[in-house]
Amino acid sequence: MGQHGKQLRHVQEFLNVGYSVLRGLFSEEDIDKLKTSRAEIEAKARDPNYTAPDPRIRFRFAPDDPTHLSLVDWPCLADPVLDSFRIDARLFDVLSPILGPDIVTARNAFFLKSPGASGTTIGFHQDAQWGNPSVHRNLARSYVQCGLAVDPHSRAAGGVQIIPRSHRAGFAITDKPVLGGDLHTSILDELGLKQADAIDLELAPGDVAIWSAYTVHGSGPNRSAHPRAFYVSGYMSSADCDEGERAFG
Ligand SMILES: O=C(O)CCC(=O)C(=O)O
Repeated sequence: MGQHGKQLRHVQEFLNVGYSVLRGLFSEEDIDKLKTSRAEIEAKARDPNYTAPDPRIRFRFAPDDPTHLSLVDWPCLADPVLDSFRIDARLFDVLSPILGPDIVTARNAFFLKSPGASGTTIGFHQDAQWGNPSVHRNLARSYVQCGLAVDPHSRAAGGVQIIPRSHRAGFAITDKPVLGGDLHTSILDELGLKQADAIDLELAPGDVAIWSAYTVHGSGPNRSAHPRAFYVSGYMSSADCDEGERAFG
């Protein structure tokens, strides 16, 4: 990371607190495009004749509510508009001071929570737990998780809760399923963290949050009256990642 990177607020927060929020990075027009893509992806997920063009694309329905599409893995491979947001220059400007100029996308997902849908809680976890140490290396400095709010994002809407500075607490793999269970706090006990310290990501559509591979986070059910979609990608320095999709040229 260059001298310039050290001076940027979001880089300092990412390194010191484990997360940062960038307000208004994307416009209302951008959000309209993302909402259209969300509707198209939902239609594909429900179309029995749809054949995904890549095996990484996976549609997951909430375990206790099979009518509710809760997660799409690698939607960028099914939708060119989502792919264009994955490699948008505004994200490059955020990420390159942390990751350098050669960046790949190691994860890509649409997390969807309809109002009142059950089985959409994401238990507290660290994203490092999805990594394969021989393929994804040096995650503390080579990985940035990035979430773009498509809808208003708050605790009431099942928004992400983050434990500040938890990226320094160590690494633990949760012993319970992360998707669709409850917020289970065993990982917090193991790392000596308290749920009471969690902050809520309060995001407007177009805001972006970034956090580290070791930042402990989770999210509850959507008790609001509106949907909550979060378009998420995990970016890595290409030198530390042996798979994924090339990003930003
Ligand atoms: O959207 C959510 O509620 C969870 C997102 C998340 O846990 C992640 O991207 O790692």
